[in-house]
Amino acid sequence: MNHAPESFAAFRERIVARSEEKLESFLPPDHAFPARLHEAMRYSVLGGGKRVRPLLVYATGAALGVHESLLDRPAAALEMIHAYSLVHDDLPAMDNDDLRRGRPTCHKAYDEATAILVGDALLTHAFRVLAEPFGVSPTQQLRMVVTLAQAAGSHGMVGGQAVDLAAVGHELAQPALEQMHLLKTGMLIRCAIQLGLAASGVAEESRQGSALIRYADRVGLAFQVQDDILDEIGDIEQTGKAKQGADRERQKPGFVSLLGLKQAQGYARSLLDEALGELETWGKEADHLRALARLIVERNR
Ligand code: GRG
Repeated sequence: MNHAPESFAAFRERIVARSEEKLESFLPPDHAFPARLHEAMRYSVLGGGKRVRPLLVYATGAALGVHESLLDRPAAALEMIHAYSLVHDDLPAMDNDDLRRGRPTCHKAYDEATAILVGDALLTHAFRVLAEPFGVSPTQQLRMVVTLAQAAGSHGMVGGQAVDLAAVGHELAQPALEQMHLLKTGMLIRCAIQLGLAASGVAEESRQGSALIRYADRVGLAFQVQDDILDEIGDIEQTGKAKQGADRERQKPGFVSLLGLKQAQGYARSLLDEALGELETWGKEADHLRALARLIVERNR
């Protein structure tokens, strides 16, 4: 038997494939009645995506010695909620996007009413997936359900989206911008780590647990700063120049409009260093968490 530690590239490839297989099997089949709704749900979840949140769940599990079979349902439930948020975010009442992951958005491929229902059904189905028995204790499982509900709801992602929508057209100061992103994207990223912790039985308040949560919050913010940087670079490539003045004011607030491109890049780097600093005393078991933090900041999509 080969006991050499798995490289991050191999881990990533294997976990993305595993997550997709699990999502495939936990989602209703597309021939099940009502077939059009189920087909649209599968279209929205299974059509690509980097699977960052599942990767974080399994990498946390690897750091804490958790059997991967205990992470399959938490990771899939979290990814279903992420997929629902993208479907709703793309709707005309929100970001009004035609393309997602290089394909028509759900409301373009189907219709608006179907896209609303896809989001509703994915949110509900995620909790069913997480609530079926799968080998953790009822106490651990309940902790996962509460954690996911908090991260997704009005004190988490949905609350952050509400703050973001209210801020369109306004310049937010950096603390307000960070607070908004901590909720909108940060809470699902933190939740990935919390689900791994819950599966391991390690308390969030423990030394290990709190270091992992601080790692997650730095990574979540870095993810968003990098997202803004990629948006800006995309704009420059498309128009040949950065958006300025009134053009930028119509945009949502972001780190690049607040800090400028170079400073935002430096900020992403320092958040990465802080995230890695939280893992300083950990050994090789945290290598996939380290590599994921780097990947999130160095990604180009
Ligand atoms: C509509 C309830 C509701 C919530 C929306 C998170 C969110 C809240 C909307 C997503 C909008 C958006 C594009 C935010 C920027 C950061 C982000 C979450 C990008 C997409 O996530 P990735 O890069 O996507 O992980 P993939 O496609 O890889 O899964």
